[in-house]
Amino acid sequence: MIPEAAIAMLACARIGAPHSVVFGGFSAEALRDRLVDAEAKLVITADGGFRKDKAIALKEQVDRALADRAAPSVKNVLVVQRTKASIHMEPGRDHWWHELQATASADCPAEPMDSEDMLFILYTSGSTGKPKGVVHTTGGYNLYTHMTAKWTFDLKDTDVYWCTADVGWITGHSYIVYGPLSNGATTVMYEGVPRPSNPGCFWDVIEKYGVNIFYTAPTAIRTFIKMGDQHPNARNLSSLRILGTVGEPINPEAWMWYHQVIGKERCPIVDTWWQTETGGFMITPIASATPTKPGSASRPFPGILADVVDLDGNPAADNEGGYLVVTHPWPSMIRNVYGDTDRFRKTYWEHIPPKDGKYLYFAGDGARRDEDGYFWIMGRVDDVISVSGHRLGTMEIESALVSHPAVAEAAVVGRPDDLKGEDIFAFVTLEGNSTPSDALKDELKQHVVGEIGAIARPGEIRFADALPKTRSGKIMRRLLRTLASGAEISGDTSTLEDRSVLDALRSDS
Ligand code: 7RM
Repeated sequence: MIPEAAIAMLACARIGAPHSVVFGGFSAEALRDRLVDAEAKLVITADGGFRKDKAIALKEQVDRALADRAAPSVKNVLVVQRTKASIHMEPGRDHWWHELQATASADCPAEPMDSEDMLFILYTSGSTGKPKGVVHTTGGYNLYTHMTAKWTFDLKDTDVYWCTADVGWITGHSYIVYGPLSNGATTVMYEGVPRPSNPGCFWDVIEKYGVNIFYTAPTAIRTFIKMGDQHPNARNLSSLRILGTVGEPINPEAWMWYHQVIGKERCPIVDTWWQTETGGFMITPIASATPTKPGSASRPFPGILADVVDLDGNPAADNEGGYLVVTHPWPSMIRNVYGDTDRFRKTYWEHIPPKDGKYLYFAGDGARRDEDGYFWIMGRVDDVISVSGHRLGTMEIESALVSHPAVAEAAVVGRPDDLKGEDIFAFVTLEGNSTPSDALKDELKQHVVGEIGAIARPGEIRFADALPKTRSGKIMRRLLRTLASGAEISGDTSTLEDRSVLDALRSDS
């Protein structure tokens, strides 16, 4: 999260070289897989990076990823000096950024590109462990991130705009780099993360730079709530004009806190629903123009046609749950899964069968649309559990659990079962005023039976203080499935926000 990250992305775009940004927290193996899949020629990294109170050995990870010529397409490594840690520089392969820059010409004409030429690949995790390389193109992506940033945030070129996402995430691409910069706005990029040693750091940044537009994730908002109102209250936040949120459905309590404590009840909140695959906002309010409802992303952006349908592609009635689809193409839509067109078709275009030759883009989320045409996103639907041949959506069981007053959050996964094929395993966090007990477990199982039916009765419920999540607030179900099956966690856990959560989940409380 240093300016050179954005500079490198834009430099690639200028010379017509597709880029693929890899989150700094990924393991050497995860980096290697991506380098190999993308057939990358050049790696740009730093001698190290700072995250929370630790320095991360970024270059060491790159060296490990490239060891034994495991990613043979890579010819050179460019290293930004950031921490001044002592690192190995491989002669002939590795070069210092500042040394090459000193001799480079200031004149670098932009390479003319076709609108459909690849601008970047961004890897996103799929339900099978192999990451998908989402391909975006030059014309459509730039047009759409420009328009959505401008309209949704009411962005002016005099604005100081701050999105707290990591550049390794699509939000960082579209709404730290491409969207705000193509509008001439000033974009803030912040390397820090709030932690107990600096709980007011975000509010300091807003005060110091006079931030007008602030865009963050519900998981961050919930962290701020826990840290306490005294931190924002001690800063001058009067420069703020518009607030935004992204990454997961925002719970009404977090929405109200954001509105009152940060926005002082005068800043509209834009709850933006979109994906790595969509490139830009799909369902979102337009700041100050769209009346908002806490917890709803409101309506599709102008030009976007979205719907809620059943598995046959038939539209759902008002307030009836279903699958969220986009029915017409849009400028920044995913063009392919890099090197795997078959997977592209299967994942996004065949889940809901095409009707009369017309394909629907299936987003993988469940949703309902209310009588005002407002969309309420209900989360991912790809997790289906098959109990004795009955297919049950985990989302439905989770909704049933959360509708019980004692439950704060729930994550449901399947556990292999000799008899039934799969059994339902539920991880549950409780509201502050509820205490875990066996009686409560029975009550919750009974509650699910009452809501859905006997087939959905969880075989096991485990209480937890927290669920394993990524930094953008997404529950890591793969880890929960492994835990539920009693196996040891293997594979990549580097996107996990807080590792101690896993240890706590291993033992029953
Ligand atoms: C931008 C981003 C995409 C998934 C998406 C949803 C969830 C994102 C919202 C949301 C409810 C929102 N890209 N999601 N935004 N759910 N309300 N405003 O997050 O590719 O990393 O994730 O995130 O499930 O499908 S992503």
